[in-house]
Amino acid sequence: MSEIARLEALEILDSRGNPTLAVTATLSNGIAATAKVPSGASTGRREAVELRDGDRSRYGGKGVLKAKRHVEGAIQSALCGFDANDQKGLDKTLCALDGTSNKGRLGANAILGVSLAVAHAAAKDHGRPLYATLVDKPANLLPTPGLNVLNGGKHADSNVDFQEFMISPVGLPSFREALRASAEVFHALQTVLHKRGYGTGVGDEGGFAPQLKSNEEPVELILEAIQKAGYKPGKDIVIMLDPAASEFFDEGSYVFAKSDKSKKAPAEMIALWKSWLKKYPEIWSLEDGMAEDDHQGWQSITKELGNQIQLVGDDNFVTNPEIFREGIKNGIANAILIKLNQIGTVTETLDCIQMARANGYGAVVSHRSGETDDTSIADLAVAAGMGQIKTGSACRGERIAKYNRLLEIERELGPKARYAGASIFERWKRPVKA
Ligand code: 2PG
Ligand code: MG
Repeated sequence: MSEIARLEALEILDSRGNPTLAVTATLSNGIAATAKVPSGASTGRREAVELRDGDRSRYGGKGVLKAKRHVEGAIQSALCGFDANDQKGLDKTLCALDGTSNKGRLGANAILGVSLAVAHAAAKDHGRPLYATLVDKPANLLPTPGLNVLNGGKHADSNVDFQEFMISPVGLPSFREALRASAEVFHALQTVLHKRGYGTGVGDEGGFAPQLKSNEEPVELILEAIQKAGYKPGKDIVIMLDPAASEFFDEGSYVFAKSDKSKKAPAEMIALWKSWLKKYPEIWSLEDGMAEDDHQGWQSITKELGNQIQLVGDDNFVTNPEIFREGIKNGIANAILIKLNQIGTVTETLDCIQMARANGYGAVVSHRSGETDDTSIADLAVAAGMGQIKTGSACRGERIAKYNRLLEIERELGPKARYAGASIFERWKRPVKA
């Protein structure tokens, strides 16, 4: 049995230049591993608490020295000598030590850093990769990626209200080929934008962030880029959207403050999505198409469109098993977005994935818009075996690190590796354009 001997935390920077934590767990046999904690911008209201110092003289109040002290103080004292292989026991102890329902005392950043660093250390101790130790059964399914090639909303300084326009290479035979095709489309999109005189600077997740004429134009530009790169939209490569609707929901209406300043009632918002799905059969997945506080809207869209397309809940479920259970009971969405730091422990994250599987929901493992070079989510996506990941565009080192890790895993699995491709979307059978 390897025990936890030491926990250390370092205040580092994330991809937006904001402080976050790197936590290193050292075991009694000297084996050590580090995990780095991500941070979101378009956060759900009920996410676990990211503890910030609030001291305006450092990083505008965003420092994480309190969280660092919690790791090296209370958490280290409680976990010293704890069996590093008992992830469930460890995460339960962390939750109990915090004592709140939202990890607000010690901070979900402190807790996740420890939970994930110990998971890495235990894997290293066994001489096995993380994807193989996170679950009991063999993991060999490489996820179909969603690459956010055009950024808007809170992730970009542009006039597009919707946050993420992703390409998903469902029709390629392997992860390696899928990533190649995606990078080619990303480059073709750059040419398409150039030709039209649009800017090609990138947003938080590495997608282009031009000033465009409407919220719909990104879809048109991406379809053109897919074709330009030599692929068939709707067959080789499809589109996934995350408008992050909670961000533009105000007093019961959806307000397009960045584009045409129009205002839509929930029923009109659903009508807009319906018209998009009709016009663009290449759209296969819609995440947060309704706002987290618009329960009725969510129920209606699930009733009306849930048999046509994947509807992913992010801000409304916040990777919280209890909240997710409620959502399933209330007929909301048919898939969940999985973000480790929304809930704060490895065990609760795996619980959500298990709950999705048991209830016929899809599960998309996800990065945050503020990231580091940590690649844990690549392993988590393979361990989850649910066949989906979104971790940004084919650009920016902190995004590419995860895709590169998946390439390594694919090589390591050799002939055992399977690529999820279109299989996860089979039950929806989106129409194919002639
Ligand atoms: C999302 C995420 C990740 P953020 O809304 O799905 O793309 O963004 O990390 O800002 O919440
Ligand atoms: Mg989202």
